Amino acid sequence: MKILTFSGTTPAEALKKAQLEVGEDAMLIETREIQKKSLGKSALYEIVVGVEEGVLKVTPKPREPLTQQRPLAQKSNDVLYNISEAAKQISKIAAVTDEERSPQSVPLNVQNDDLKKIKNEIEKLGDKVKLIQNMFWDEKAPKNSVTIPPEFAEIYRLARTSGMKQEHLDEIMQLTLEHMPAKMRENSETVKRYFQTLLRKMIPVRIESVPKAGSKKVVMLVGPTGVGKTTSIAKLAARYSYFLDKKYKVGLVVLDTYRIGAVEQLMQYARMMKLGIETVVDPPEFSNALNALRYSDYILIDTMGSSPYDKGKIEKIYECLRSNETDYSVDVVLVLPSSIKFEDLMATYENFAPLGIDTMMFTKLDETRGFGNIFSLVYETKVPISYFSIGQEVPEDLVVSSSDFLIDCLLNGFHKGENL
Ligand SMILES: Nc1nc2c(ncn2[C@@H]2O[C@H](COP(=O)(O)OP(=O)(O)O)[C@@H](O)[C@H]2O)c(=O)[nH]1
Ligand SMILES: [Mg+2]
Repeated sequence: MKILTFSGTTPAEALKKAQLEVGEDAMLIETREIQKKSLGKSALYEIVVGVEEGVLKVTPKPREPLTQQRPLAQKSNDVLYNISEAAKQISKIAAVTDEERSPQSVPLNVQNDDLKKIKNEIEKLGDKVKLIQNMFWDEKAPKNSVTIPPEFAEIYRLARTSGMKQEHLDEIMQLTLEHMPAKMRENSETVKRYFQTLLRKMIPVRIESVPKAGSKKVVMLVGPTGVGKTTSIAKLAARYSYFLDKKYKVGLVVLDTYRIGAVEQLMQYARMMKLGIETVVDPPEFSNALNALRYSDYILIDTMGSSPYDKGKIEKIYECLRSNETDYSVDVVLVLPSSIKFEDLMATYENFAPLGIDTMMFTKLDETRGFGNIFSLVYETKVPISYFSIGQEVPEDLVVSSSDFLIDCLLNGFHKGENL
């Protein structure tokens, strides 16, 4: 297929040129606004058409300069649309005859309105094609759930492939369909923006706060083995003691109630950052450890890994919390890997829930593609997110939670250093 580009001061004018040159068999691939109309300058539109070799009506003119004719890269899978159909539709919307298409004979305000209508119509056609493409992706999806209007198809597919629970997705779709202002339903871009705003509002987030003068924050990280608790403690310790407006004093506690001696990793971080560290083997020692670190603004407590189904180990942590005789309340953060599916996240959450989870931290975002599992867990449990861990590097791979960040990852993917 040969790809040709035509330009004109209106899309209709460019189309007319294309028709004259290549006849009715060409496919319209893309319409672009190259230059906006401004004082002393008319607008410039460019359309890209594809013609099967040998179908050209007349021999093409010698190549136009590069600025006028930009061959497209391999785009043949893109939306192809019969040019004469497009031309008819555009003329119908614009309500102009062939003779009237010249921009000089149409008053300015009429031209602008018409252009807007044409643009809208082209976007709608694009959305319809997107719907069809998305239906190929999963034929059954729209039948099983709410009926998806064309302009919602793309966002529906994105959310669905993210690992979000189907029930949540349907609920949100329904809400969007009911409440979205008609003006915003114009095309998939405005729908995406609305959907993004709605999702953001559904994510509870714990805003990071610093200890008030004279008080302290005591934070305990719990969760399955290998999720990144110890690494995260090191990142948090570095953040609080070096990277906030004020340099806070940080002390560490490690619960080694199973005497597995896995405290060396945290000891090393403590030595590097010159932080006080206490080890607790028996739950009654817990209060002593907190008291020994009373000079700190932050006390961070690491717990030895408990497999999600090992109730015994979780009970040991519970005993420590129960034996706390100090005035400090302990903020329990459940650390979960973002790489497991919603059902597994939920099962792990339920195992740790008896500890009284205050916030959740999601790790290994760099090893994940979909983020709908996180969304669904937080949406269902209503437990706010406090931090994300986005890699192995201490201290930099830590992100203070924000709903913007999570939803951006969900809809656009995680790209280190680029998300909101
Ligand atoms: N890719 C990646 N690896 C991580 C992340 N957080 C921790 N890790 C790695 O996961 C492994 C287990 O971490 P660790 O902190 O010892 O887990 P713990 O058993 O929960 O204390 C280590 O190799 C860490 O470097 C993360 O956000 N992304
Ligand atoms: Mg550990």
